[in-house]
Amino acid sequence: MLFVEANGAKIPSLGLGTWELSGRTCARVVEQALRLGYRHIDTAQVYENEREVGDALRASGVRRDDVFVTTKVWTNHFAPHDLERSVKESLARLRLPFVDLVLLHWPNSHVPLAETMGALAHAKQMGLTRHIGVSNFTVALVEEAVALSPEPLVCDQVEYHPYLDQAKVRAVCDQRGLALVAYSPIAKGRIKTDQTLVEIGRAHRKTPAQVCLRWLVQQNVAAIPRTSRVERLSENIEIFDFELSDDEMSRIAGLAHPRGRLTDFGFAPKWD
Ligand code: 1BO
Repeated sequence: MLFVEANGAKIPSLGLGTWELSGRTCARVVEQALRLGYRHIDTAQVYENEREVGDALRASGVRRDDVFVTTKVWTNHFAPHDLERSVKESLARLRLPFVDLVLLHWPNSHVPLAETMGALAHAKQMGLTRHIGVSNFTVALVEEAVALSPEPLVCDQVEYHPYLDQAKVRAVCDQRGLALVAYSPIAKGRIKTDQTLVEIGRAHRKTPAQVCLRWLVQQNVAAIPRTSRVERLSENIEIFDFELSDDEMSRIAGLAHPRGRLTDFGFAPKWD
């Protein structure tokens, strides 16, 4: 397993995303992932599966210190006291004394960012989390968050895959020492029949999804693919035994197009 190092955090390059996984399926997939060697699990208050993630963590028998656990605070809890209470409630559902990373799930322009960043930093200072960061933040918002945060930020988690150019947000993360964590890294399965990825995969005896995930980790990006299928868990983690050439990396980057974004909401920021 490779790691992305960022402002003191060591984030496993490949993790399991749990968005839209719930109940027994979530617990089963998380436990299987940990047994297969995953050491990075990503959840969120709004996914309503923190309880199952915590249960699976204990059932797996993997040492807590060996797993990097991320959760996120939803936007309606960004006022300082709400944020602290929300993180504590997440920990109670996970049944953990602290997590490795707490993120602001999406920007919320209705609460002053200075207040939210202060509260997030305070959660770290209280020992509720080892690290803090943001998600779905644009270049300008990353700059603002970094400037306002009393504690270093370790990541911006954003949608990123070959169909979505994220060069600008990657650049600001690099400059500010933040890791980029990619959600929907295989474009919700849309890459599976992509002829460029099929062709590159053939040369390495890998699937398009493996090529796609390798392309991300080779950029020093952490990827958190979600799946509910055990065979996909194995497929997604077998990406550390081959390397893409510079030419292959560029060909994959060339797949980006202006309508590549898959996750958007009315409350989303104005994207870069
Ligand atoms: C609404 C959730 C988006 C990805 O975390």
